[in-house]
Amino acid sequence: MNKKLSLLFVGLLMSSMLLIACGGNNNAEEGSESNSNDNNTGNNTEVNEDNMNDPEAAADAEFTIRAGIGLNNEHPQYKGLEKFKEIVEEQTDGAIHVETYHSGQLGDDRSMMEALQLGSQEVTVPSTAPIANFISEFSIFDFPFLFPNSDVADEVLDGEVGQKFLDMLDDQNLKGLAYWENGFRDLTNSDREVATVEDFEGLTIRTMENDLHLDAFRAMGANPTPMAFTELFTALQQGTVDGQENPFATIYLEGFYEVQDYVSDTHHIYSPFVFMMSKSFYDSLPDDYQEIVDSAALEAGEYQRELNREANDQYLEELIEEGMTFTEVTDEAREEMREVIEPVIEEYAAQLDQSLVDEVFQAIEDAE
Ligand code: KDG
Repeated sequence: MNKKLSLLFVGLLMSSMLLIACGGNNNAEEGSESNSNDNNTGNNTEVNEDNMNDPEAAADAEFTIRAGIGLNNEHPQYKGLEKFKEIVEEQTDGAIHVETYHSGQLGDDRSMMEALQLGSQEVTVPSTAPIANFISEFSIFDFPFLFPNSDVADEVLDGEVGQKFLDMLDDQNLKGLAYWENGFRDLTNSDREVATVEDFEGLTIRTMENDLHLDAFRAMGANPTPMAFTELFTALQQGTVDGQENPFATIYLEGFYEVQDYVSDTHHIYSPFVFMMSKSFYDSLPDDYQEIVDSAALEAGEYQRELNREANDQYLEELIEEGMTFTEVTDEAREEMREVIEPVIEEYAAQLDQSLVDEVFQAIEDAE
């Protein structure tokens, strides 16, 4: 090939790469359908146009918040984002415009947190598990069987201890504004009924990207694989893993019953969500707008927790109706699981500041 021809070829290649890159970005900004859950049930991937990018409202606004989550637009987590949008836009008379994205349209928990740090996204609401990759202290909240019930979780998280953890996010250029709720995690798989520790033997289970989760499942004899939520449905469908663990709401609303046969109420971990904002963006807001987003994150969180809780039992019923076999896990079996995992908890606790660990345990005891 002569020099001119090869230059032309390189030029064409570069412009088509640029076009592909721009196309992808525009799709996200216009709130196009998620590509992460395309194999999922049809009703779960619909985009609620009302809440997506409205170019006129965005043009009139002083500030735009792009808020993204991993779960789909049927989930209470997304309803919470819609509530946040409603409050903020109303109270600022549209000076802050909120765009809401679901189903990993803007990325998974980790990449969205990184985008917040870089200032290329403003809000995300990850589980605490991936936050531990940024701030190891957050692994405390993922100690299996830590919170006995959601009332205790609320009291601890919404109190002084919870605030202490939110403040730790500052150093990561993240602003923690509130705790929302993912919920008690339960196990599904396509291989067998799971009622006791022994039943975990050899099961390949997708976990969140968190070392403590991996070690806890290893301790129970399972074969855990960390994976972003955006890849999970396909992994279950293709049999890359036998199972996964998530609250009933997620199992039902993400259509996992289509590719999983067994569900057990292991309730092994209570997962909080953390509503967070890019700190540099938060700092750029005038004081009165900061107050509005602070209280909107809390108010939307209360609403989100309520929705999450009121439908939880209903979701289990729906899973059974969809044909899943439900296995009830007894308190004794849960206690046995806790005992098997205890050395893992001790190992992780030993790596953290002892007084902080004590403080969390004390706050739980006080709230009980
Ligand atoms: O929007 C939150 C999700 O991205 C994720 O945190 C959900 O629990 C979850 C999981 O298993 O990844």
